[in-house]
Amino acid sequence: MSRDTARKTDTSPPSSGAGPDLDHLRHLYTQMLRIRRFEEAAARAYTQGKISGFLHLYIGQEAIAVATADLMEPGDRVVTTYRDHGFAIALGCDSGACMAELFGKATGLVGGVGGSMHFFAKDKGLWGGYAIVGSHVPVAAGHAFASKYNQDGRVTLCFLGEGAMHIGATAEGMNLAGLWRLPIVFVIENNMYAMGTPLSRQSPVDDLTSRAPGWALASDRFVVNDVLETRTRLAEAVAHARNENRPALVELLTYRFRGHSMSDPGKYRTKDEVDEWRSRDPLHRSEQQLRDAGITEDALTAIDDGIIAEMDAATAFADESPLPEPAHRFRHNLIEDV
Ligand SMILES: Cc1ncc(C[n+]2csc(CCOP(=O)(O)OP(=O)(O)O)c2C)c(N)n1
Repeated sequence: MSRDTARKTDTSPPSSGAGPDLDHLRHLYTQMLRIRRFEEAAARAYTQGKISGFLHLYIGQEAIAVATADLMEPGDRVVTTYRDHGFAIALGCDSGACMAELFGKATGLVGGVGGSMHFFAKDKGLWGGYAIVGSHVPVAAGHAFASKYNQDGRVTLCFLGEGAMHIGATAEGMNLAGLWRLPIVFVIENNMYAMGTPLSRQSPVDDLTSRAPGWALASDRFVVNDVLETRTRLAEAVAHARNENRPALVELLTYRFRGHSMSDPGKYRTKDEVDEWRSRDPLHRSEQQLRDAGITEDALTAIDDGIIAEMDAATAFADESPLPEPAHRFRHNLIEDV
């Protein structure tokens, strides 16, 4: 497998200044790169006709899923949109099972019947990717209600695109979260466009957290440049939700480097705009932080080579796996099967 996104090469000597913990940073970087390489492999498989339906890639937004998985405590829950592969990988789902799900194979994460938009792995804390915009926000509020009712100390993290902020179900879910002080953090991944529609044509206000006071939600808003900063600030919101039942709305300004889905030619944004965001790619920033902390070029290449081998194996596994038995599509329709 080739590298679609080249790593930046740098031959300058490492600085000796005290920086972030090297092992931690290496872990976060590795997870971000695993998502990137998974998505690149999925894009290739899609163009080869191995994946049916829609495929929404998470390239550019990886720092968010990785920061989230890193701060979660056992039992915490993620509920997200159809742009869900990154969360599955970050939360530790097997890349072969994820790829097989995209291929609609029996060995897939949900047996091949969910596909790209419906990843689910409750043992890892992934309580679903949802295809209907905004539909999952009240579902996530329900998870948080259960946590409060059962006093289990868990927090739900609900991810949504900025486009979901203009959906009725979103307002209902956020209102109930504020009313009942549920242990939940709503995270808007504002990647600036809902399909081809820019935020300026969706919303009368730029700052989507300006709606938070009306739902009694705490709020935070920042640009996702750095995975460590993202982790720190999301962790603060999660701590308030966990310890004080103080729900929050966090808006993350981010960017998807690829189209809305694989069928999007992306004509609604300029090359300069895409290049500008790519130049601030959080993945490259953490790569540079690793260099600054003393990691060698050989070590970086070894990380990438290992991930590429993993994704090659994931694709081969998906290729070789069988399709589900036809009767399988009726499983899980009745409560007795669950
Ligand atoms: C209720 C509903 N309306 C329309 C769609 C079609 N649709 C799929 S994705 C999308 C854009 C959503 O954009 P955003 O919430 O910003 O998330 P992003 O794709 O940028 O991650 C739309 C309109 C849908 N899935 N559900």
